[in-house]
Amino acid sequence: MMNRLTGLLLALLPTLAAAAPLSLQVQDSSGKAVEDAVLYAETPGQKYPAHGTARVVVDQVNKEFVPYVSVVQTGSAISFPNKDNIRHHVYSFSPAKSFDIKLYSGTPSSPVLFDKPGLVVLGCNIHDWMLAYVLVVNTPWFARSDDKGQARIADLPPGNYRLRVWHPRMAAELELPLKMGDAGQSQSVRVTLSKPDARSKW
Ligand SMILES: [Cu+2]
Repeated sequence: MMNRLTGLLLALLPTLAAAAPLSLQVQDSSGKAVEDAVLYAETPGQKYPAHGTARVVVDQVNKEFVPYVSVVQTGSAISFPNKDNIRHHVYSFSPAKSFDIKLYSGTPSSPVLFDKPGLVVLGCNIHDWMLAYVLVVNTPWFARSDDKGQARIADLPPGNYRLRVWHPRMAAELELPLKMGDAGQSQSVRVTLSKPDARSKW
C-alpha cells in the first residue's frame, strides 16, 4: 500500500513541478509603478475548472470600497461587509452582473455570485463617489498589482498564453503573448502602460 502511494506521488510530481511563478512589474511610460492593474493569463478556447470555494471580500470602510479593484474567477462569490457605522446601498448595473443590496449595515447574509466574465462596476446609491471594480475572468491565473506595481501569478503551468492587462484608467485591455516553458522556470515580465492622457495620475 505504502509503495503504491509513493509511486502515485512520484507520478504526480513532475506535473506539479513544471508549473512556475510568473512575476510581473507594471509601470507607466516614465517608469513609475502602476497599482491596481489586473493581469491574467488565458489560453484561447480553453476552459479551466473553477476555484469552487473562492470567497472574496469587498469591504466598505470610511465610505470607500476596499479594495478598489478586485479580480475573481467566474463562479466566485463576493461578500460586501459594511464596516462603517452608517448604512450603504451597494449596486451594479453592469451586464456581467447586475445586483442590488439595499441599505444595510453589517454583513449581508448571502454573498453575491459572479457567474459571468466581464467588468463589474460597483457603486453606492447613497455615496456617489463610492466606486470599485470587479473584473471577472475565465481563468484561475490572475493577479493585481500592488503599490510597487508588482504582481505574481503562482504556479502557472507550461503553455502558450495570452497575458491580458486591464486597469480602470485604460480604454482597452492590453494583450501580450506569453510562453511558459516546460522546464518549470519562473519568468519575469515587465508591462508598460501608456497613460490615457497627459495629466492622468494612475
Ligand atoms: Cu455608501
